[in-house]
Amino acid sequence: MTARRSVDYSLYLVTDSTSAILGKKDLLEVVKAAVAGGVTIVQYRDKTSETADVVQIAQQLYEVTKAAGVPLLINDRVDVALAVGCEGVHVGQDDMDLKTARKLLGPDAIVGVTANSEEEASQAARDGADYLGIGTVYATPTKENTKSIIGTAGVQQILSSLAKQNHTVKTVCIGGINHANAQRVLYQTASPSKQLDGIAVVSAIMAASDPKKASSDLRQLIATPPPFATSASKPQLSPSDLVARIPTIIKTMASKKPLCHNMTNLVVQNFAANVAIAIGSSPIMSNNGLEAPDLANLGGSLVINMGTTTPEIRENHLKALAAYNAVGGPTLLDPVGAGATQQRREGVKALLAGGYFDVLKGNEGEIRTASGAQGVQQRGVDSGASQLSMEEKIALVKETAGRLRNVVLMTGSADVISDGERTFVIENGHELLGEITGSGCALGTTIASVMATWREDKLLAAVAGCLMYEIAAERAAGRENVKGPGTFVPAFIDELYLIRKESLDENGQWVQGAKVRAA
Ligand code: 3NM
Repeated sequence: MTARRSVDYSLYLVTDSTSAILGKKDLLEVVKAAVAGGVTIVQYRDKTSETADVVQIAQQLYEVTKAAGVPLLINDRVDVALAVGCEGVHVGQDDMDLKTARKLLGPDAIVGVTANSEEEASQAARDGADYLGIGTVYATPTKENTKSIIGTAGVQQILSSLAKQNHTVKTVCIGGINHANAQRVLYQTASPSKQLDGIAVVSAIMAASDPKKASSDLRQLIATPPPFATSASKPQLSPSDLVARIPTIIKTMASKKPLCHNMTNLVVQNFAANVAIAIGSSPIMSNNGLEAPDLANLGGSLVINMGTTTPEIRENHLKALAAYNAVGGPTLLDPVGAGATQQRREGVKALLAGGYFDVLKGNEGEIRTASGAQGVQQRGVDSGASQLSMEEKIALVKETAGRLRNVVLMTGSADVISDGERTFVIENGHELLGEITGSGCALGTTIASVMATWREDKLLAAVAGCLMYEIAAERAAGRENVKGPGTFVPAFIDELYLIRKESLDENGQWVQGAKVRAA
């Protein structure tokens, strides 16, 4: 019997005997294959069979798991665990309570509990649960009557609250976890103080045609950080240190001429492509998700811009996002008009749940919507009157970046940018940027272009992109022949081009105009 305290929870298989999941396969054979493939713990979950059958199947499963040194738990049925003599049980909130289960099974048994909220998690930890099954992360056809979908943000919140109370209980998450999202879920749920000990899956293994391979592939994924992850500790930088590094970052981008793949709206395609060329990157404007895997392999970055949305575009966005995430290609989301319509509110939610974005960039209304605020009503793509003080903006940007483990940029007359640890306010730019179409969208293109060649510290890359863009706007607006928006656009493209040239010539004077402060 595996010692209760030394259990490896990293790949936790929950079985399912229904034909919808198992198909025509034999449960015992699937579990044998999964154990051979490397699952580290098994829970026998059977909501439909008669008790006599459940006991018999559990006995057979126990022979398989015991031989492999993998613990077997029974879902809900303390009586079955006792009959079989296996390692323990998993109880849901509506099943037998944890303390009674512990009393019946004794001190050596493993008892795990389902937790959907901070309160349920704390209570179970206080009552001595060995581990928590935290969920439901994503909606799943495997279990339709789940309480609430908490996403990676909900899991992270529960982990933080456990850490604050010094609970060392082990944790796995469950609900819709599969090969495509396992690494990201482990990455994005981690709080600075506590991270998951593993993932629990049903269909990703039980419904797989080759459960052994499905298990060993998942083990491999769990053991490696996602391709887009960067080293955890970033240097703290004063605003002047930060600004001093910018010209080199722009020079690197301009000399490498990275590909910048834009899935962007109809309005700005031409302007964004011209901006990309001016700053020294190589734009490709493709909204076809099917060609994203080929493009992702070319070493560039991806911009997903939600403007001029269409019914079929979300699938294309998700395909492209998966392709770039798979190779660690930098990604930026511009949730244009996120708070304007139901389609866009759903779109931003689906995109943030469906993949990893290195940078989330938007105006106040967009960032508030993306961060989960209810009732934000944007009039079209404009942010509308500001609802937040500068302190509130800083707090929201910092908190959202910490939660998503990425960089969040809220644009406005002062831009607020954070990676959750380091937060800056940038006060460059010019009001003429607000008088032309697509200036926000082309800023996304600029930042993504810089990120393509500066991957280790994406906050630095994003600040570099902002400063190049906004200082170019100031220089353009200051030209004598610029009389308004019409003359501003060509002057702006010229200034972007000139800043690129100056940076390539190692003339970083242009950055002296940066107005950056720490927040
Ligand atoms: N419990 P799949 S979700 C058994 O939220 C179970 O507590 C859940 O199945 C919870 O890995 C779930 O196929 C089913 O999405 C998970």
